[in-house]
Amino acid sequence: MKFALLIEALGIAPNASQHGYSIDSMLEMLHWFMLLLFAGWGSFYAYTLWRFQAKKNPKASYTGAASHLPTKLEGGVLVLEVVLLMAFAAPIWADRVSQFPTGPDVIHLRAVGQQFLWNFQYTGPDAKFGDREPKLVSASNPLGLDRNDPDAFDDLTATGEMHVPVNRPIIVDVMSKDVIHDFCIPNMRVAQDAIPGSIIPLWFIPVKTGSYEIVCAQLCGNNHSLMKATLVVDTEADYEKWFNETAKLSGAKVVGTEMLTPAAPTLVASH
Ligand SMILES: [Cu+2]
Repeated sequence: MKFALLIEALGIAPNASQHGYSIDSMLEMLHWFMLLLFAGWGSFYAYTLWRFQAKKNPKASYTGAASHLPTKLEGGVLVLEVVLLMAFAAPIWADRVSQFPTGPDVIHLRAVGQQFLWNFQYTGPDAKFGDREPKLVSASNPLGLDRNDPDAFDDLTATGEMHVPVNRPIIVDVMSKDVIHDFCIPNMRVAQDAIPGSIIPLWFIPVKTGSYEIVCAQLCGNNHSLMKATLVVDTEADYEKWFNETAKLSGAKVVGTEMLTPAAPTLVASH
């Protein structure tokens, strides 16, 4: 369903995720509702300016308005807002936080914020994240990945660029190395604070290939505005290519050009 006339005219980044359409519909509805309220209250305000001007009313009225219409209108607005919250917002939110996808199709990765960039860590075919040691952090190993950990030998790490295949469920564990950041992909309609010491997952299903901006949406220091990364939504084949090339560059132990996913494990053991 596509219902985003007003919000697109106002410049929202085009949606590219499966769940984003329901969020857009709600945003669109809210905007029309607010436009209606604005027009209603605005014309009421203009009317009172004209109706109660000093020239026509030299003496103040001590009885005031006798109509109950404003109370009824306020009641109507309240009911509409409860409906918006309970019938639209709450179910969408419940779906986001309690219906995490499972199964072999899921791509699971970590996004680790630091001043002022994003690092990414993907599990290899073992579907396990390798240990990270603060003392191993260096320019070439910004996540401090311990390659001697049995779970780490096939892990992929990347900085500034995150790739995912189109139409697959993506779970991102959002983390931080230093201060509070916020991992936000406007086109995917997801955002999550990155809290030091916490691992907080979010998920989405990208439905359009292309490059999208990942931003930090929480003021985190001097260069907060430069804290960007790129999300590339690839076709399955392009994703495999990227994964294999980047896995090798980042020091993962792999064989051949096989895809490093739980579905197609082709690895050498750690040595
Ligand atoms: Cu930040």
